[in-house]
Amino acid sequence: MKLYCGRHLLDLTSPKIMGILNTTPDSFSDGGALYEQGCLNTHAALKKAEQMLSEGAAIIDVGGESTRPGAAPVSLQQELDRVVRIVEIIAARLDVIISVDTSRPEVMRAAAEAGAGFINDVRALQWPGALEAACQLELPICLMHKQGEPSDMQINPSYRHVDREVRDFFYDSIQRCRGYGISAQRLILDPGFGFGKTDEHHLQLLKALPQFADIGCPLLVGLSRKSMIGRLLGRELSQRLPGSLGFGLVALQRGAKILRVHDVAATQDIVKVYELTC
Ligand code: 9MG
Repeated sequence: MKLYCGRHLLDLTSPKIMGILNTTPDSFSDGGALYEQGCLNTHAALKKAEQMLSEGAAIIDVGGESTRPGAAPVSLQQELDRVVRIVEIIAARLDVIISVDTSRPEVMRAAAEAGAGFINDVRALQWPGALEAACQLELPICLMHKQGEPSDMQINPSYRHVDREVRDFFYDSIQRCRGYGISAQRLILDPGFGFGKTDEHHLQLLKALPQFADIGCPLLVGLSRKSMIGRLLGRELSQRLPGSLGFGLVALQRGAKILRVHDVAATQDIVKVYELTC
């Protein structure tokens, strides 16, 4: 399974790591790490991308909107200012696939122009104009499931059958994309851990990963350092690496092809363990 990401080819015959590069001052885990006196430090962003590439990341996911529960919305201009310059700098210096984590068509277009080769949309192309932009850009797109918006999504998530509802959402999203001429071969699916789900829902979705993989599109999962790990294992943010790795390995064994993570070097070890034992 190989996907064209602009000038790069993403070979998903073996699992790949997507390293997280947050350009937001308020993301849940590493918010503000790239800021100096209130300004985004592009040199620090490039160093971080370089480090993740050297540790084994195949994709660097650049995001300018915090989607942690309760996060405040960001304006279009703020998002463009945070993301586009960083994408440009990484694309000019590093040989790596750059993903843009956005729901805005304007940001998708500007980031692709700057060198991004992959779209990661936590709103699955549901914002006005996003489907059209994704169709024109001809890049792979990750469609993530979520219930609600970051501002309210963890207040009272409710499903009759979370696994069936997420599976139906995947089929509907694939159909919507097809209607715009986006072939399923360009799509990656993500059940959206932490996006409008309780821990019981998370565990059910982890069990359902093989069913989702059977749909035929590669699966991406983001579990790294998430609060579900904190609650399920009773761990503070700084102690969530072992849990992240454990859940990551389970996800690989159940069909995930891309792990979206903060800790690339350690995740590379579980990918190797998976490959040695599968
Ligand atoms: C941006 N972002 C934060 N968490 C995420 C997750 O679990 N999946 C994807 N695709 N993006 C995410």
